[in-house]
Amino acid sequence: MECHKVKRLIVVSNRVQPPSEDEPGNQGGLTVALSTVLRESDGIWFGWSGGETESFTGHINFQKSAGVTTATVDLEPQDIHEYYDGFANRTLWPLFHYRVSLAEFERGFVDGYERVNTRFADTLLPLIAKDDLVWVHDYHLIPLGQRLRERGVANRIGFFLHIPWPPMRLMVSLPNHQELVESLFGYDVVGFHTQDWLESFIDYVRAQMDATIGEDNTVTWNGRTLRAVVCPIGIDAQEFADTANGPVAEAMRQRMEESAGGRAMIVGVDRLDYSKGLQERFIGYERLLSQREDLHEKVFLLQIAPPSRESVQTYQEIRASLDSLSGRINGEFSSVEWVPLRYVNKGYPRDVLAGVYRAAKVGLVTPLRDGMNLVAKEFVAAQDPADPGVLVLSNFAGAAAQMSQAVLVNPYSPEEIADALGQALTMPLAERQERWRALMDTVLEQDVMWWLGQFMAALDPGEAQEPALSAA
Ligand code: ADQ
Repeated sequence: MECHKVKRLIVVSNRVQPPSEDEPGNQGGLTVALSTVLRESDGIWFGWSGGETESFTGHINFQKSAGVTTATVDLEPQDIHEYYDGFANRTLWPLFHYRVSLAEFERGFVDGYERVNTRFADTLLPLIAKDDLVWVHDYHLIPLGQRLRERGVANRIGFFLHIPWPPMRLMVSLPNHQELVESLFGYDVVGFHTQDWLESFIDYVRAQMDATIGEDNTVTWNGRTLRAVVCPIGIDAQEFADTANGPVAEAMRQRMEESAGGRAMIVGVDRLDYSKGLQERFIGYERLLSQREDLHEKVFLLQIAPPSRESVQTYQEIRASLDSLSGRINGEFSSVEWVPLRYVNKGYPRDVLAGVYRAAKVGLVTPLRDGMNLVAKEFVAAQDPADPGVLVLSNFAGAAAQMSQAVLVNPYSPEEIADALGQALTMPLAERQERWRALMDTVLEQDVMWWLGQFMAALDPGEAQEPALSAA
């Protein structure tokens, strides 16, 4: 299809994940989707390289990878400590996941966060041309829009939050909450995964800022208007389903089946993060084993959890706690032939992961709080339609709003997790198929390109983005 001329898109995110030329099948849906529009609009993906420099120079490293131009900068060690490890991961991440008691409030972190956002704005400014659309991603960069406005940028600028927005009563525990939320008014569009997160935002601006809420969630404050939109992210569903049918996944599925020795596999796949509810999940599984002796030797839980943010202490603590819980569970229930919990601390390529999902009878996705959760969608997309596994999903994942046909649980309740597992493990084929079909239809329909089209339509309402997007 011939591409219509689209406005150039500039994507800004903390880390830049350029598409890889060598392993096109092994990148996440977000990279694939953003890369498609960046390629078509001849755009730029700007952000931190992940690298360090002794003192910040603002030097931009331009690269082209699989047709996508990336522009990255290195940060100083102090920036990384205060902005990334600090305000982003030790203050905002826990607070926005409702874990106020884990949040660390330090002025130095705020200063570092402001400094990096200002540096990003100064560095990005010369790259922005008149008609460009700018799309900023995630909690690391909330003030960036306002910093750009202060430098005279009049372009359309959008922001998408990949994590939850906390209830107003929690938000106000952040000492600089007002300044932070005010800075969002630098954007024209602010996107959330769910109606819940959007409503918490609206509650805040109404109660704390006396903003005016208009039709279609337009919010006006201090002479500026933004539009808040619900825009749930999806996965590259058809591609993922095809991958799950492909040779690498099939080989992995067979290996898993052999190693399972006829036992039903429950699978969990998460970054090792306290928001993912891993401790509670292990305790729920332990409850199942103590209640259901008939399941002994007949099931096992494979939990794949690669460590993340290891420089942050709470992450070291959760890792230690999971080591000890898994030891306790295996110590109590294992036999010479059976290990009930296989706990693996490493990541796998997507095609291998697809085979693991497909081999599982149950996908156990129980975050305590999650903006969306893509693992739930990947699990569904990877299933065999003739004999699909069952998704057990936390009510508190953004994904639950779209995936009501999963077995939904309260992730804090070991009883509910144990009951849901019992139900999933014995669910008749017809019910599994019926639930799976409904879930798969949504996952396919509201995939990552749909998400992107929705957001782009809000960001640039005057332009029909469809022709370019459908050329993906
Ligand atoms: P995350 O918190 O990272 O994302 P999630 O949405 O589940 O959570 O995405 C994780 C991705 O990493 C998935 O694609 C998954 O396959 C992959 N992954 C996890 N463990 C892996 C392993 N062991 N090996 C290989 N790959 C692994 C944040 C928010 C989410 C939101 C996304 C997108 O916290 O709520 O859904 O952004 O907006």
